[in-house]
Amino acid sequence: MTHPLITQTHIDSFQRDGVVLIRGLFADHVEVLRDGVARNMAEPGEYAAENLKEGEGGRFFDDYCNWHRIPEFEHVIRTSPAAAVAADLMRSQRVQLFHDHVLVKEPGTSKPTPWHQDGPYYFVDGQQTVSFWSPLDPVRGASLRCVAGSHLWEKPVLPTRWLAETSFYPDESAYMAVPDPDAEAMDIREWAMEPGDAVAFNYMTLHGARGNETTTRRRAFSLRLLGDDARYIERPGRTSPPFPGHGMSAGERLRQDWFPMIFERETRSDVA
Ligand SMILES: O=C(O)CCC(=O)C(=O)O
Repeated sequence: MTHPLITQTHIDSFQRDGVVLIRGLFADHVEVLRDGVARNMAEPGEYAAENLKEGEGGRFFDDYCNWHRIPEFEHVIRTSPAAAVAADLMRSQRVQLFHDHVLVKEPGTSKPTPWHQDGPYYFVDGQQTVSFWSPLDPVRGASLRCVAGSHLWEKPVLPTRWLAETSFYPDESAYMAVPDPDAEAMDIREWAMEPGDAVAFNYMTLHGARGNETTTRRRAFSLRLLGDDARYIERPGRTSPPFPGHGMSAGERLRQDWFPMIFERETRSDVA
């Protein structure tokens, strides 16, 4: 039985394309998430960043790893259908929390979010991964854009710093150059979305977003979850997020005191 919010078609699309739209995933939690974003912006964490250069219009704020100090985020993570839907999409028995991420583009922010895969920034190896990107305002042009099938590319895409535009790790030859999916006529998936809808995408799916040229805010909450096969992997430098002092070794499951298990499929005790 899949979660009532999705069908087998969603699961097949997610597995095949690395991206699928889930209507209404956080629909019952939009107000709480908006409150969480307001609290997060009023009390930014140590990783909060402003992503515009001097002279660029608008504001592009982001911050991550705040669920343990922003009760609104923890409440949604633990009570929304996201974890159960993630288990179905990833075909996983268990779902572990990696982190939360807030990305706000204020009106008149023309800067696009650069094309990137999240996986190369993370210290996570595994096929069973999912992020849910959910707008908290209606979005038409400024929604997430994902390249279908890119989660299966053989070489990862070079991770770069969004503002400085420099490479994240030393050995650039281990990666493919960041492509231009529009110029290369790739299969880009994007949707007009209502608050609480969510784009589910694999950590290796290439994605980006247009600027917000409208007169309304574009607040987004991204939730990063892990499945059964996710393991810690060493990277050639500081990852993003960095999680200093994590103490994990290559090949280990992520430590559950920092990355709690938030869903476990029920096993039937009456079956021998
Ligand atoms: O909201 C955006 O502009 C980009 C979101 C993103 O890159 C992500 O959620 O991984």
